[in-house]
Amino acid sequence: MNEIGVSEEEIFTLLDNAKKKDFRYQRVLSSMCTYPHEIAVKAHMQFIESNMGDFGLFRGTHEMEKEIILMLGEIYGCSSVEGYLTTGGTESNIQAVRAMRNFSRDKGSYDSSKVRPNIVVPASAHFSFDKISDILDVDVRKADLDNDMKVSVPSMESLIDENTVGLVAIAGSTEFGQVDPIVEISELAISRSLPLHIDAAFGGFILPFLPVKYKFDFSLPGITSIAVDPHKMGLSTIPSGVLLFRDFEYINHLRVHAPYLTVDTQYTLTGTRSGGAVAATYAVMMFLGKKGYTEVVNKCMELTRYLVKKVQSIGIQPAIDPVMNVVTLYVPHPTSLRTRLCREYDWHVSITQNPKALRIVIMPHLDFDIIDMFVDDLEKALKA
Ligand code: 0PR
Repeated sequence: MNEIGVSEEEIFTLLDNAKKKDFRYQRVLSSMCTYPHEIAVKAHMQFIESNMGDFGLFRGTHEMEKEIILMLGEIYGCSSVEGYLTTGGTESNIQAVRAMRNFSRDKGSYDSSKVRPNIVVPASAHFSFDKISDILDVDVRKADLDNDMKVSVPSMESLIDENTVGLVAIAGSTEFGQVDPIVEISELAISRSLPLHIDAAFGGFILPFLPVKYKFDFSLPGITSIAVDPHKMGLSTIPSGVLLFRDFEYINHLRVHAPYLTVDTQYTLTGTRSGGAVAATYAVMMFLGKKGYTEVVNKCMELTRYLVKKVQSIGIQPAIDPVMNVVTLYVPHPTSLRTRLCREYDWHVSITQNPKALRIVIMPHLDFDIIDMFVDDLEKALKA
């Protein structure tokens, strides 16, 4: 660190230089994040100093947080909903599994001194569940997928035993954008008296606004918690995640006594939390409303269908019929094609693991011209 600070002008030269090295989202076809809505940015800046870790000091921000939880509870069919803003899907998933584990432990369902509890998740679960296994010392059992990349319910069932503390299903998988058979999984959870967490980090701001309705929310009685990320398709600022619980029963197992704060209990994982992200999420949800989000989702889905049609016309097939705005394409040698697209054409795409396919996420920063340019370059790269 400098002994004496540098001028504002020099700082902004440094920042501009750093910014030039970042890729512009217009060339990024692999991200589940996008430019936040300008209303969200303004709101975030207005509450930049607000700390939800001690929300007794920031009562106005806390009221907005409660409003966000109620708005999402309404969309997801639950008036008794409880929850809070997290830093994103990883934290929401950690806390959901922690609540399941503690719930079972506290009611004595397994002997925590002798047994390692387990959870059953789809093989398509986000890698945050590998972190969870390590952090929470929970065995994460991965159930098989069918040909459409949805989890097989019989496979999930076969992995449940007396030390299982909960189930997880995905509404919008990271790699394929697929939705698991959540109605059946909810029934399974009820029949085995297990809590069920839905990872809707990506799909939570898509599925309610699609013309085809998928059941993935609290209207299904087996579901106990849902993760949804406003910083993905919710167009809020980073870090904005939300963890929702059907009622107080589960979140209560996350309670920690918090001495010396203005509030005496905390249910969150982190202490200090961004009030800016709360304001941003509240502002963009109020501003767009259901109609605004429906328009965003419609645009992304229109572009998704357009991309699929274009690549089919050059002989490339999608790995699955897209359910949401994630397109996976069977191409020869996906890994080297991805590298070529990056190095020679400045396109940033990703690849799926199993089966290997090129993966493209159609976020709101894309448009028809960008898709046209991408497919032209894809065709050239495939011929090279
Ligand atoms: N659950 C699902 C279904 C996800 O897709 C993701 C992230 C998470 C949980 C974890 O969310 P956080 O990263 O907010 O903790 N999915 C993307 C991924 O890891 C996130 C991402 C976003 C990746 C932007 C790249 C990128 O440029 O692939």
